[in-house]
Amino acid sequence: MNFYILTLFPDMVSDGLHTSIIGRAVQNGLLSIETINIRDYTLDKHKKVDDYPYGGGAGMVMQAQPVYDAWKAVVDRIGYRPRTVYLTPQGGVFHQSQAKELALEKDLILLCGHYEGIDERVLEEIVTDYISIGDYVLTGGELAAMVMVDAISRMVPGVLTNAASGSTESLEGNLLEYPQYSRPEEWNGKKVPAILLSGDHAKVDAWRRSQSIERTALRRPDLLEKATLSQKEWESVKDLLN
Ligand code: 6GU
Repeated sequence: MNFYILTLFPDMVSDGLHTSIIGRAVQNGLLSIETINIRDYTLDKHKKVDDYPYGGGAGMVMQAQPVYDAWKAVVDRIGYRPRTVYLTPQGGVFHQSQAKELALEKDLILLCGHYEGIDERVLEEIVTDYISIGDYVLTGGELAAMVMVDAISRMVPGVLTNAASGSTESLEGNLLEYPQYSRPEEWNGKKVPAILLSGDHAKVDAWRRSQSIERTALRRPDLLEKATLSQKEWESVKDLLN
């Protein structure tokens, strides 16, 4: 899968995403992550990319021309208009199901804004998806783009090795992960739950399932409402809700 990230801060995005698991997937050729510096496309002789908002108000607005030309350079190269995401707190909140869906695309353009936003006319022209990563405001779209690339990439077949995989099923089933333990058996006076040392896989699975349900009820009751539980499981967890 190919990501094209349109940004005024290409190094920030590129450095962060050529590291760790995503960096390895790039090395292996499973992904490409290209940053495009919007400033390279300005026709302004002082390399300006922003200007005052019409109608007044605080801050600056990114101008349409450099954004459009940066986007068009990608489109001309790949030969079609791919899905183009604008990272903005005005978008719908990004969800695991969207990460999975977007991982099916061959190419994806991510547009990072700065200042008070981008001229609406170019957004109307190029953006297919408006996406936020949560209800708080960042100084720019770069961190949000990095979050999206990471979450989408790990859904691309081959990006996760066995060691790193497995931890998406629970969220997809609207349950949180069960707690994990590793050596030693006792640390700081705390023992690993005995059932995990029993070697009884059926019991371990049942314990983990009940831990997932209990944890979701306590930490994310909003998620639990969307989960599929048996009658017996609902009975066991209802005291934890409300
Ligand atoms: Cl995508 N951009 C900005 N600037 N702030 C955000 C965001 C995006 N998502 C949450 N806050």
